[in-house]
Amino acid sequence: MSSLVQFLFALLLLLTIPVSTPAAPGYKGMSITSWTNSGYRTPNAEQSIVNLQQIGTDTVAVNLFRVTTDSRISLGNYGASLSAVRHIIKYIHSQGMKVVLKPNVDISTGVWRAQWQPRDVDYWFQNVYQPFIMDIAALAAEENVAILSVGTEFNRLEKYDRSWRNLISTVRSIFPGQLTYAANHSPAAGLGGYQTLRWWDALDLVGIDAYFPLTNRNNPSLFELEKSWQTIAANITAWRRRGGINLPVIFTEVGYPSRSNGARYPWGQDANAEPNQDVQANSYAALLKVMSQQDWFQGAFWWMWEVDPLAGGPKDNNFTPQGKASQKILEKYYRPIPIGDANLDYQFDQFDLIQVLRAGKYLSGLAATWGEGDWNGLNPTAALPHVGDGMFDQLDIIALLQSSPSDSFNAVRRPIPNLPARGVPEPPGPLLAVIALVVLVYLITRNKHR
Ligand SMILES: [Ca+2]
Ligand SMILES: [Ca+2]
Repeated sequence: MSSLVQFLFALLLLLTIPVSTPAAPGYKGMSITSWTNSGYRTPNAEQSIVNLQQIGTDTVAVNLFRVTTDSRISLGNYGASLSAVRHIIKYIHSQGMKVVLKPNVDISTGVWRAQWQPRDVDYWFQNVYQPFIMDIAALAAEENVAILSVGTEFNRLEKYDRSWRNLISTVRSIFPGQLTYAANHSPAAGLGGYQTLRWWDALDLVGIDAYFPLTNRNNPSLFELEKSWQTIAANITAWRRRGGINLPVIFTEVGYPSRSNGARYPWGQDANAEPNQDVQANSYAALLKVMSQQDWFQGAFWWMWEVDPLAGGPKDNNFTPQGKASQKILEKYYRPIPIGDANLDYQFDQFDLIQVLRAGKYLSGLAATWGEGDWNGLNPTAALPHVGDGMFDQLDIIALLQSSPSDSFNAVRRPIPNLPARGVPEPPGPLLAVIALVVLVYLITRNKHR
């Protein structure tokens, strides 16, 4: 019996094993900011969005900044204009990704927004903040934005329960998508933070700006960073249980500057520190590994990707993962190479099967590489180069059939309700490709025996 026919029999036998269906993915997120009024409306910004799509991002948090006084909110010199915001939202959608719209309001005096305390709180909410948010909500509704954040890090104002609930119900009257709020990970001067906020039930998602310090020293080990994230995850789990909070959680912001002290001061400190990519990459890896195991976690919107596609790189010590080791970590989780993807185009389909059949290594006793069907062992994104057993045999077919198309961080996410579907076709599942393989093998063997 030829090895091809044996291959066919092995496949037919294994087809009786049920293929597990993966959960729908959550958010493979990233934050962007333009830092200028019109920066979102540039070819550079569009290129940055394309680059985000390339690394597997599926949802982009579009940040816009404003400056407030007691009586008005203004654009300021680093606020993105609404027309520029609309432009980048349309562009993100054109690339098949979803949008989180996240306004950030700073204080004209330069004091941190967590300390904002208007002289007349009711007046500010009703006549300053609400009209501003309603303009944003109208834009979000017109552009089919998936998630709108109703505010960012207003620690001192979070106690005004009634004002927030009024604002949220007014926003809901015009915006049909999901709502969140970006709460600080901790109190500021003893006030606010995600744990003390009492109006989460009015929203759809808990949003945390998750700048939890992970260590008290420079250059921590990956192990230490993972332990820290395990503690944080346990704290959030306990808080949800205690408060009866059933909402899923997103990290509306989380990030690490690529510095030796980046995990110690994730909010950024010591701008002149030596660049250090490992601390940033290990912090990304620790978060993604630990948080992927939490069933309430729906994704991180990393702070942040620049609208300059050339930003970042190994000599940069700032937040962006662009061109750094942390970008590779993101790609591993956001764009995993599925088992069976012999030609490394991120999809397992008939072209991979044609490639391995042409290589002809199945049960040949000859050494086989990933591209020739040696798929068992570690996924190539987990260890490059791929570590298999050097052969293409039944074990590789078992590995193929037991894998899910997104065997990764997002495979354990629960489906998100009520999100508008966007027009990116799903790649064919492994079962379909295996059926294609069976037909292909049948045709090849039939032609051979003629
Ligand atoms: Ca492929
Ligand atoms: Ca093998």
